[in-house]
Parts: sequence; structure tokens; C-alpha cells
Amino acid sequence: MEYYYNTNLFPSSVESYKEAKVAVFGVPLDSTVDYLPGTRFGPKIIREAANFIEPFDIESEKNLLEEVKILDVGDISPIRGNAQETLEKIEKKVKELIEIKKFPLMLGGEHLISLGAVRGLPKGSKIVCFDAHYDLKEVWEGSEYTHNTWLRKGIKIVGKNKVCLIGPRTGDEFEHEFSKDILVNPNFKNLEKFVKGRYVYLTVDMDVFDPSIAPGVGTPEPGGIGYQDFIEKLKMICNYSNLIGMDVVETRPLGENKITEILAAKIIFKVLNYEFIG
Ligand SMILES: [Mn+2]
Repeated sequence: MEYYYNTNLFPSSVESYKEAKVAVFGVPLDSTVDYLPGTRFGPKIIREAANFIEPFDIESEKNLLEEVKILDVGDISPIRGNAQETLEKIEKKVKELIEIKKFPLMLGGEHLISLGAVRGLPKGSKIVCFDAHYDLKEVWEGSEYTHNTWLRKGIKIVGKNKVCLIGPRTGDEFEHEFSKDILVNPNFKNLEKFVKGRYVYLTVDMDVFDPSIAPGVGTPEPGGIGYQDFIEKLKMICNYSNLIGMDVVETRPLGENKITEILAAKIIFKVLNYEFIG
């Protein structure tokens, strides 16, 4: 078995689109407001980190690249200053991949890109969103299309009862009020009930983790979850749902400190292990 290592690409185990089961693509979109810019480099640094970590998984005792047919299909270039066009491109890509039974794995980029993916999901799909923030504002900095507003738009598509938020710990009073109608931080039993047998799209904003283990994010927020806690929930989601796609967003480079992108790559490997190897 040959692997195709190239730090510009996510590690791939097949050469052609036709053979692939998992299609990885990046969307190098930066935050609309440059408080802590750099999420446009997210896809690049996650790909580099993914080439660095071991494809062999001790828990499953399997080599991910031998077991799962992965192909990096490149980037979707965001259109600067034109969120709608960027979202349309993502929607089209996700729809196309799901139709031909491939698993879309999107690397961000700021969290707005997840709205494009949600638009491309089949009817009845649910969303599980790991995030420090509600992302439920109606408008932010004069725009309805930002990382702070995307989930509000997403809920308009899938419905309030089809969204589960894990890890939110900051937001304004209006988001907080709105969030009372959706499933937030469920216990294991309720999370199992929510995902069981359903098509689930998983979106992981890296700021859900505590900044001590994931400092390289667009909007760090103290008091986040740890790796083991995340993994336990992830395992249950993968075991009980029919995972239809995923993204990992909001990673940004911090020079020599590469722990955030290594964590991002690691959790992607874990999802692929739980979902496709078991
Ligand atoms: Mn977010």
C-alpha cells in the first residue's frame, strides 16, 4: 500500500476521485473582522499537521490510510467580499459529494463556511455543532453572513429541533434566549436520542476546546472542554448516527506553537476511525 504524502495536501490513500470514500477540501476564508486574523491559513496548517501525525490508531489497531479511501480534492477559493458566492460553491460541492456517496470533509476557514455545507445537506439532516459560541446572532458587524451568525441562518434551513450545540459558554442575551429552544449541552442519553439513526452533519469549531490545548483559534474563550470529554461524545455520535459529513473550522497559525492544528488533525483521524473502521 502506498500513501501519498505531500504537506500541501491531506494524507491521501487513493489517487482518483472515483476510488475515494472521503473527499477532503479546504476553504481558506478569513474572518470578516480582523481581530485575530489568520483562519484563511487553517486548511494549510491542518494538512501539514495531518502529514505529521501517525496514521496508525492504537485504539482501533488499524492504519487509517490502509482502511479508508481518502483523497484531498484541493481548495474551494472563497470570493473576497462575496459571501453568497462562496457559500454557493460550498453548497454545490457538498451536494455533489453526498449524491455520489462520498463523505465531505471540509477544512476551514472561518465558521461561516459551515452554512454552505448545511445548505447542501439532504432534507431531514441534523447538525451537531461543537463551539464555544452560540453563533446565533441575527446580524454582526453589519452582516448576516459571519461566523457569529451562520447557525442562526442554518436553523432557518434545518429547523430548531434538528440542531444540537455542545460547548457554548459565551454569547449575548438575545442568542442566549434563542438557544433555549434548541438542544444545548445534552447529557449522553439525550445526545444519543438526538443522533440515533439520523443523518448528522458534524461541525467542530476549534474554540470549543480550552484555549490551553487549542490556543490557535480566531476567537479564544476560557473554560473550554478537554480532549477526553470531546472524544467520548464524538465516539457516541459516530456510533449512533449516520454521519453525513464534517468540518473543522477556525484554526489559525501561531508560529512555532502547532498544538491547535495537531489537535484538529487528530480529531479528524478519530472521526474517520470511529465512522469507517469502528
Ligand atoms: Mn463558531
